[in-house]
Amino acid sequence: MQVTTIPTRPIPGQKPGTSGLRKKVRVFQEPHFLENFVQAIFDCAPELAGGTLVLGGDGRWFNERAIQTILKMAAGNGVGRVVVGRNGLLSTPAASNLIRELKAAGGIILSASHNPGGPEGDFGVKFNIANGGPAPEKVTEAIHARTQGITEYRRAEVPDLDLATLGETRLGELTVEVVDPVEAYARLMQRLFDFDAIRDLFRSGFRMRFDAMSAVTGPYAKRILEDMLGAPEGTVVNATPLPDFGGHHPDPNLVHCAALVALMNGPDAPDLGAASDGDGDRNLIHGPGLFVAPSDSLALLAANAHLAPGYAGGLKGVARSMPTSAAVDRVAAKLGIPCFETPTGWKFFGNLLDAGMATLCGEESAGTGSDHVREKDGLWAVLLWLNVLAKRRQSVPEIVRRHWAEFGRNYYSRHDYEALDAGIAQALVRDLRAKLPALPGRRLGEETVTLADDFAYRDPVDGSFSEHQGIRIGFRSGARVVFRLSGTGTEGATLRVYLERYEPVRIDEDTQAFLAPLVALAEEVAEIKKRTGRTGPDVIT
Ligand code: G16
Repeated sequence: MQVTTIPTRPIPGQKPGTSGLRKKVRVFQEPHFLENFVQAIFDCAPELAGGTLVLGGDGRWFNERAIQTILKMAAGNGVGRVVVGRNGLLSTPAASNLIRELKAAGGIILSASHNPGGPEGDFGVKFNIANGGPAPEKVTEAIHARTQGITEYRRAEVPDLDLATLGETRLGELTVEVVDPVEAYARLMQRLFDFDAIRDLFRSGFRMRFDAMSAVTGPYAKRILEDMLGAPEGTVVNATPLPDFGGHHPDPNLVHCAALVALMNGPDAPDLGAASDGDGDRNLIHGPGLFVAPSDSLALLAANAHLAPGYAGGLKGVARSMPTSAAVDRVAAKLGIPCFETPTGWKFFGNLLDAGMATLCGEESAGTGSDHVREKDGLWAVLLWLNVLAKRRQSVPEIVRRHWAEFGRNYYSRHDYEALDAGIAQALVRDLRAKLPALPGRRLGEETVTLADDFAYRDPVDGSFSEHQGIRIGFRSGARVVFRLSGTGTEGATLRVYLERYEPVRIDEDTQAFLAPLVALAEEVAEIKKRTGRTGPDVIT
């Protein structure tokens, strides 16, 4: 096998964001762009030489081409074994599971998550470490630094591999194994959940729709929900992964799941509506006439997880990202377990999960997961909901309302201003940061500011410190507004405004109306409309 060393030069803009490196497909297709970044991963992860690498992606445009390139580079960099999903497909949680089950040295996951695909869409590369989770900041920073000094990359001159056929192939010293992407993951789900109880639920006439959004979860949901759990054929819709997601935006929220949301609010709504995103780590849960906000879903799952065999022993702790609502904090307090508040990004949960300090984690951005893998997991969340529904035999709205009646309700919404001019967005955040010291004690509308800071986090396990993780303005009433720039977009900047207000008794208010005074405060303090020229947010969730 001939290995070629190809000279290259640093390419600017290879700094990983909240979750790996995300760029337009055409940027990844530019000469050396993908190769430089992948070589930087190999250079920063010497454990991959002679070790096992898990490789797969969500099937979006450029997925297979990138896999063929990475296989040649893995061979050129002395990787011992690559385990790749058939046709290059692996959902993000399934990849995390394989890394753990195979005791691999790491994994490369190709996805831009919920971002659109196709030739004009987005692509992404993420490196996961041996615990199955996204590389922590110190590793992503090292990879970025390496891309800035790179002079060459190595590639074996071997033909493309047949990714459609299961089995092993040798590429010189490297063994490549093409595996069924679903099998190991399905076995894991079987261990965690009461499949018999869920089967009985479906047998009793329970109806569900799962929208796989033409993305990677289709084959997983079909196999598990329809083949193993007996949900009627057709329960899973948009089940075939397409390179452009059928032209849709595979983001499981109220805007992009319009058809499912309309069904769930219509006269013939099934008992449960669910969806997941491009790479299968996010989820949407919708009952008849009631959307379950991700922060509420996290709290509800924490309160009910013991109904599933995998969590029957109770939870060691829970963790949520800072902008996620404090609904889960109330559950943790009742259970007498710790609740950790981390920066946005699943990578921040890894240490807590590894150290056995948290069992369940979640984020407002439609991600929930547990210590079964080191990624959030869309289908897992849906199965846990099904397990809870099978045991409680109450409807989704009933379970949610009983929860609010017991704990009170954290009214919550996120307003996104997308594709803003990056300079304007950065100036807005900079000026807001400058105002913070003067805010405590000040009255804004009906509220008095009690907290104004830029969230920083010291990891309780390894002591690493992360700053500038979002501006928090908290009020005496317990309400709060958080401002952050997204770290996953590929066009300009996206400003996220997170709004939260707790109400112990009145649990049936309209969320947007209830939060309207906070929206006005956010405008007053950050001047979003004035500075951006926008009349309102692009997406409200
Ligand atoms: C990623 C991260 C999540 C984060 C989300 C949104 O999810 O893994 O932890 O909450 O992005 O991040 P941001 O607000 O910076 O856009 P995914 O599903 O895109 O991989």
